[in-house]
Amino acid sequence: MATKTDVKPNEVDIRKGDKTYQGLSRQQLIDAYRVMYASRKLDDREILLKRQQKIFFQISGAGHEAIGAAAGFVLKSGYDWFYPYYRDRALCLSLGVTPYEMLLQGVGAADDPSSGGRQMPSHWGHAKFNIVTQSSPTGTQILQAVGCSEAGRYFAAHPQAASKTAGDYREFKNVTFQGDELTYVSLGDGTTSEGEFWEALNTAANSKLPMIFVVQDNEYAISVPVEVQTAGGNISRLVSGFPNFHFEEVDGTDVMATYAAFTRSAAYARSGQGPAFIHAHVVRPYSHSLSDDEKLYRPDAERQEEVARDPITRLQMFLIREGILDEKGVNQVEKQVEDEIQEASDRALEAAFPTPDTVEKYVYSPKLDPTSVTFNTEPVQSEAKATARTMADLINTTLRDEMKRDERIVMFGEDVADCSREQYLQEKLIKGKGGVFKLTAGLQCEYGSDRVFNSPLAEANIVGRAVGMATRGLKPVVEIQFFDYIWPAMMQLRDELPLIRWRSNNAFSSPAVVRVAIGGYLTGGAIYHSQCGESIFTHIPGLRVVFPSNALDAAGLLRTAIRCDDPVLFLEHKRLYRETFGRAPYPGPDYQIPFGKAKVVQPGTDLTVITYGAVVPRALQAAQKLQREHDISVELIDLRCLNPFDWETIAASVKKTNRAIVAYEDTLSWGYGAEIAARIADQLFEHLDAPVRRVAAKDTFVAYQPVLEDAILPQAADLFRAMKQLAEF
Ligand SMILES: Cc1ncc(C[n+]2csc(CCOP(=O)(O)OP(=O)(O)O)c2C)c(N)n1
Ligand SMILES: [Mg+2]
Repeated sequence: MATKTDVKPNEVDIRKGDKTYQGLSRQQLIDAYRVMYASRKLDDREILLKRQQKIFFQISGAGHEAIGAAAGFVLKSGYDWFYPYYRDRALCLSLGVTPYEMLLQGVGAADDPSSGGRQMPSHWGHAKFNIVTQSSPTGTQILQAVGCSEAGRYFAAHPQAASKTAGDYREFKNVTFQGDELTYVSLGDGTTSEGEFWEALNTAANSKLPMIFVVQDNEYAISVPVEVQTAGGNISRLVSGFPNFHFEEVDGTDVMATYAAFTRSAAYARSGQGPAFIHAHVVRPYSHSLSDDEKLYRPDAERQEEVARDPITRLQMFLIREGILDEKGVNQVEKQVEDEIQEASDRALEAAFPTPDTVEKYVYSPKLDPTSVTFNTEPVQSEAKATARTMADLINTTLRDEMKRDERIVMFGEDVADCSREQYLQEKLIKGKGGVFKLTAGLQCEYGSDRVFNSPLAEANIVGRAVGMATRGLKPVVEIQFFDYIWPAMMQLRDELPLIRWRSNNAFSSPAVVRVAIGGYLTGGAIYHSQCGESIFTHIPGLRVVFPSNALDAAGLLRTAIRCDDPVLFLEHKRLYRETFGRAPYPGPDYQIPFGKAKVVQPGTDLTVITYGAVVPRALQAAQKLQREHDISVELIDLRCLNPFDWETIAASVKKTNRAIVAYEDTLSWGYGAEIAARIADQLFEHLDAPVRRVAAKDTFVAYQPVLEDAILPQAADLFRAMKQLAEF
């Protein structure tokens, strides 16, 4: 929408001269009124359309409009970065999103620039204006905004990293950055109760990030009042101890006061002193959404009290009182807005819908297919003497070589740095750690502390920031120390990382790599250092899941994970890190393995065993014994990659052997093997001479006492027994 109006202020009283109002000119106040009024009228139009069943959801920005109008004068569209929340309609109008575009999302049109009909209205996103795709989970945007801000700072320090490079994900990722850009992120008062909010403030403060946090406090989260959410009822008081912040607490229904707060905040944050926090008190004149009826929990008197603080009427009265506009002028502005919305609404209702054949588009990168031959390279012996090295060693070397090749790679997680207190390294007082399993050892020393660093002990912090960084074009390769502790990051892993591309209709993408130490067989690993659970993640569309069983595969697949254009969960089995099984010489700095290609570990004719990870060496041992003792020939398939997986190799093998076992380390029921077994039963039924069997862990947790651990996890003896039985079936 035109953010400026051609309606001019009344003749200035000569005595008032060029008077401004906390920095806003008379013309700007009229422009603010236009944006705020348009925002409210768009909400009203959507409410009407919803009642007519022409759109399917509505959530308003009513009462919050002055914040967006004020921010729009201070922040720079297409220059600064924006992680707004659903009440930021006025902000998005200020940044340049048109009423027509907003209504396209309402009707679910193909041309909706934020999601192509995939997301509810008011889920903002517009690549042209740096408004990053938003979702519904409250609070997930905050850590992503931190990562976005960090990426801006990183590119300013490493400008050459931003250049386009052919041959990997960088070819498809335009990077832009400004030396003094800001990242705006907003949320409601209720959302300050989310842990991710506090994790974000912590990192922003500690790293002095150029960000503006805006809490839009309407004193309600649906029906829950602020005093229930926030100890003491005022978030400003609680956050005031964070260092390096500039704080503002302001009447967010007063556009001039809010503008002044934004001006001071932006000046502070742009100067590099640290982040700003604006706590804006607003009102919520409509119910939470059209699905809510606030009369059920707010008495009339309370709602009436708010009317006097409505930002639109306040500004309208102010304009008239100050003689900036007379009633005629106000009517003129309003009429222009109403005409524009009418016209936009008429057009949006005519807009074409997306077609059903597009539903799977953009689950993954449309440009770079990690299953393709591009990622198929042969190992080269780059070392003079071909020494067999461990999986841990080859992962470390692969990370090192990739960091050398691609300056966009950054690594962080718990304990991944060699040493956060750099002077100890400089003074050579210590050797450095580099991960609890030493997988990132030496990388900070080699590539610097802005490329390899420790995170706080907060898994959502790690993944949320990675999502924001990858959205900007960095390649975060982050580490989750133990799979058992991945759960605080689950919201980011389930609802954000794999969805950025699909929900934005390919306007944004976030191809980060999350490395995770997984699995048991540790003798004493117990409940909380032994978990698997890969099927929880293979169940998520948009996320590639890789699970190598040996050093060579780990090197080749990790390189593909880093160079590809999709988010990847890279599962590294702790027991295999330093196992004698599967050691290999380093296959060279360009060795890659395409995703979704299984490896036939041992060919056979009587029975197919499909497995991966630490079960591979156990199954191999059982198969060899079976061959020796009973002359039964097992074809052993190592899937290596779980999403996508290699159905062709499975099918070809089962057609040959007519018998199949799926073996996996995770608990039996609902596990990864269930899907494979179901597919075999479904699609290869006529080739089967026996039922499809599964061998897996007992449906319990992994115990500490080794006798129990052995009984719980599938052992070579269990595999041997199951194979023999099935071969004899
Ligand atoms: C993680 C999560 N939990 C619950 C919800 C359902 N929900 C949507 S909005 C909302 C209230 C948010 O309140 P607040 O942060 O104060 O923002 P407001 O709507 O008042 O502006 C809730 C509970 C959600 N979207 N995400
Ligand atoms: Mg609220």
